[in-house]
Amino acid sequence: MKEEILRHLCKSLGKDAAHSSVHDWRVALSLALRDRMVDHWFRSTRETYETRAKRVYYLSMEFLIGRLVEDMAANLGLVEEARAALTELGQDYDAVVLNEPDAALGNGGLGRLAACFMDLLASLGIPAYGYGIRYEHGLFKQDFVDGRQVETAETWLTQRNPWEFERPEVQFRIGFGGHVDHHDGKAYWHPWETVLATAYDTPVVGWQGKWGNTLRLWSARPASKFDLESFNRGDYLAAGRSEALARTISRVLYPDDTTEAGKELRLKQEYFFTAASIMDLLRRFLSDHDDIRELPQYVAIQLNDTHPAIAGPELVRLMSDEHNLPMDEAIELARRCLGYTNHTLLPEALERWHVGLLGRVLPRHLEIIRAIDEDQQARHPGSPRILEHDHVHMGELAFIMAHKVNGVSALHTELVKSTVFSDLHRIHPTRIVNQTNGITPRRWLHTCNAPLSNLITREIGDGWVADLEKLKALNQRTGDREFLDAFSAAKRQNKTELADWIAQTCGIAVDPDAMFDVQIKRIHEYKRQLMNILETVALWNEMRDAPDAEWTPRVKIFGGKAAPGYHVAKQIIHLINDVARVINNDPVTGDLLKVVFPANYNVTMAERLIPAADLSEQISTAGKEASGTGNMKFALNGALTIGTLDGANVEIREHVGSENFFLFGLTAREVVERRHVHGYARAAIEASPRLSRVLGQIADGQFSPEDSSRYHGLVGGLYDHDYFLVTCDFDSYFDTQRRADQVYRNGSNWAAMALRNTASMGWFSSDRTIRGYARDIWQVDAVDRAGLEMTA
Ligand code: TH1
Repeated sequence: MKEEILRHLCKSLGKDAAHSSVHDWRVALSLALRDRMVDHWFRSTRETYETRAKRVYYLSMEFLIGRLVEDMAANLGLVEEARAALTELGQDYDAVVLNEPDAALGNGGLGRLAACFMDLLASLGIPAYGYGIRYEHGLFKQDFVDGRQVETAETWLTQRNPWEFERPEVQFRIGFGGHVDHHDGKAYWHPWETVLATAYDTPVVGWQGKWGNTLRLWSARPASKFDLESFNRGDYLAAGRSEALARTISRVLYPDDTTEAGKELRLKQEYFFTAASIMDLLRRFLSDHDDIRELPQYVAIQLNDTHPAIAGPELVRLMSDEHNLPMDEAIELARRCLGYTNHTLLPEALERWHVGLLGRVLPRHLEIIRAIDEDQQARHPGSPRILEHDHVHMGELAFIMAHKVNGVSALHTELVKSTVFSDLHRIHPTRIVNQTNGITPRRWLHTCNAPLSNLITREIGDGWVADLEKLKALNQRTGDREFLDAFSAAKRQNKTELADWIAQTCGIAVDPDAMFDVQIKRIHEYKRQLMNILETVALWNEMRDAPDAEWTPRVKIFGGKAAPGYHVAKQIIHLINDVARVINNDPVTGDLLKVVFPANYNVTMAERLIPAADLSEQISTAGKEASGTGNMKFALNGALTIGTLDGANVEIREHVGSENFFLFGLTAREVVERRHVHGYARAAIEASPRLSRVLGQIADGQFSPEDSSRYHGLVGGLYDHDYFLVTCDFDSYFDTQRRADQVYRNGSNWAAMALRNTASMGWFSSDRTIRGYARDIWQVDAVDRAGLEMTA
């Protein structure tokens, strides 16, 4: 390893060890690791060709990868070797690893899920490709200026990306606009504008390095040659115009999480990567099959939400316009290849495009969508329409074009059946299935939490890394004092490290013995960070009223970004920072209460915070969070959850036991009912002196003395239209927090409950999730190539 690192430093980077920076060492290490992956990768590709195995294609607008060095080293079993090599070379391994920028090609849960799935597809030896966009700028960087969020461009690609292989030879022409001619019963699309999609491949090697798949990300290039004539005339702008247009397509990730983008550029991005992926997979299929009618036997395409839903019409277009299949046969064939995952019921996130816009950008696809709509009506008269009120509804399109549609938690799937797709569900009663989300135990325990991971391995061996259900054996230790002490000591070590980091990055001293209470996720009204900060103020009030009472010291930790155009979410960030400033400087409460909000939450920060958390905040309005996956990561790392009956919380609570979960709040059904009660928010506030007091303080400017009306709108909104029922759940949330305080004060009981959480989370491995997709949707075999035990 040492030699390989030195060789890359010298031969690939052209650097002399004596004059190399930490960046150079990191790139050299990455290249050395990549070398070790390539053989597995080639072998897997060869085997797939030789056995003519069915391939899975996972199409996703987002892959939220984070850093790769440690993950790759861990999967290859080379962490210790790499550490030793760098140490011998006089380098600090941890600093080298930390030098890597996060690949933040996603907003949150949806993108992170796609990244976890890539790990598992490789670990389970399923031949698969992830397809997405190689954004030049990932999710924006967040700073706080006077407590306000300020966004700047993220620049992960300004340094070289050692993981990818550029494939200039893999190119597809992607058309936009223009018109369609019909003659001799055939359609001819003449696009007005064309860009090239070129491929960049990242090998993804699974646990123990036995199987490698490919993450293929598309970058846009201008299709027409540089306009030398204009350039020579001195018209430099005209010369670069077509180039600029092409480059915008893969320039930046839309920073909206669960909100509709609705913009032309977004539609172009969606079509760009979907069309390139479909063309690529068809080319691969046709390279060793003659009959396109066999496609469904060899190809399974999964649509990660509706963002790639244009895949249906694109497949139909290629099969009918280019391969001359009759339209109805093409539709049926496409359907047998496609699966659609729904990730949200929020109406603002259900994509719909104005027919005018869609017809302008993709005229042939609009015709095909009409044909699909008619085909559906002919087969099922009265079926919900794809085209309605001048809009193309991408959810209906994806549903109708998929042979299976899945939700991402048990509750969410039931709501998919009974709300958004109830009519389609009646017509296609076996199409909707559930696949509860999962997380990769490699990144989210083994790699991110060494103290706990080592303890578990000492106790039950290392089989749990490949088969997370093995953690169940830890249930026998919940009465074992010595083991519980070791378990608490691991948590305590993580908390000490986090406390040091908080001191360094935020300049706030926190006590590692206080309860670390963490809410990290996108800032959104439905996730109710607002309720959390209101509860923080209420607790502070009561601590000040009786400073000598028996309190459980708390550190409230927040992390998350708001979409740049989401005004209320940005106000919530500002409020948290304003409250933090006041509370952290209050000598009365001192170490009893601190509020910490480090800027720029990302995957790397999650890997730091989750292992150190005591309490996990999963407090969304019931019925709104489709699943959540952070909730799983916390419980796996031995945090207790305070949460509502929402998303996967329901199943987590079933697995860990209701006595090891702090439940509060209205159920999804009660939420719907409560909204019908006139003036429910005002009534809830008036019934709660505690909440009234907090809202009064905030509205009066107690936390924003420089601008006392800053939160009039936010507080007024709670009185008038508290759509997410912060006011209705507040009291039960506060009381449940105090119950958590009590249990925490009895440390050993808390540790036993936390251990039950870790021990019971095996089911939430994305191993189980992927086996479910393979069995119920893709009809492919998970082969035990990585030496994993087959349980499904
Ligand atoms: C999230 C859901 O909000 C979350 O509950 C779920 O755990 C996660 O997906 C994975 O299934 C979603 N993220 C997005 C992002 C966009 C649009 C819709 C959703 S749903 C851009």
